[in-house]
Amino acid sequence: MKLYFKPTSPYARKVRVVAVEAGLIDRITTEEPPLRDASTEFWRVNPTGMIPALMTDDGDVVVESNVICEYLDTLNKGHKLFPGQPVLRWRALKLNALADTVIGAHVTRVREGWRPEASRDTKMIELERSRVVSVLDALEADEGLINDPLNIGHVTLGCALSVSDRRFPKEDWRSAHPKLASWYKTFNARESMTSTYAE
Ligand SMILES: N[C@@H](CCC(=O)N[C@@H](CS)C(=O)NCC(=O)O)C(=O)O
Repeated sequence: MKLYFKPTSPYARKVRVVAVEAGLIDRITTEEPPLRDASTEFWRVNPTGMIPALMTDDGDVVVESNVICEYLDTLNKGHKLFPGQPVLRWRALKLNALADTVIGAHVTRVREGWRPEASRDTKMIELERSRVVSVLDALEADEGLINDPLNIGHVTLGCALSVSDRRFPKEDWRSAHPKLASWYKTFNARESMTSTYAE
């Protein structure tokens, strides 16, 4: 299999973490395609032009991080990250959606921050910051979700909190969210996280 990715993409990191957790990392080669250029070969391979994308051993191209993660989990012979049991599955998908929202909010904040100061949408930046805090507050209040058996939601949450630390190091999310902070400390020490971290 071949993974099209960028080392710093949180969406691609989700896939790499799942690949390590599922024992599949050695079956995956990688390529860093040029982005945001519709004339490149990558857009012929993957019509969305976005990473992550996975070319399977059958030559199929799977796009979108959650779909790629679920595809890899079908090859996973160990502990499944997309639970089959309906209640656990629903809870895993709920956690995943909440954590994906944090990644999306951070991505918007980072992109907006790249614009010249005069044309930055400060209201949007503040709204997305509030969205991150709101989701972290909800996860802190419902600690059951983070204490569920390891699932795709934990992978996405770990990648999201890593973006918090890397992109917004001055924002102390830990003080107001001690249970999340404690969970993340343990999760972030997993080999799947340490081996996929990129500055
Ligand atoms: N929802 C998508 C988001 C993927 C995404 O936003 N990828 C970014 C890099 S982090 C990208 O490929 N950007 C290139 C572009 O917008 O053309 C997923 O989960 O895979």
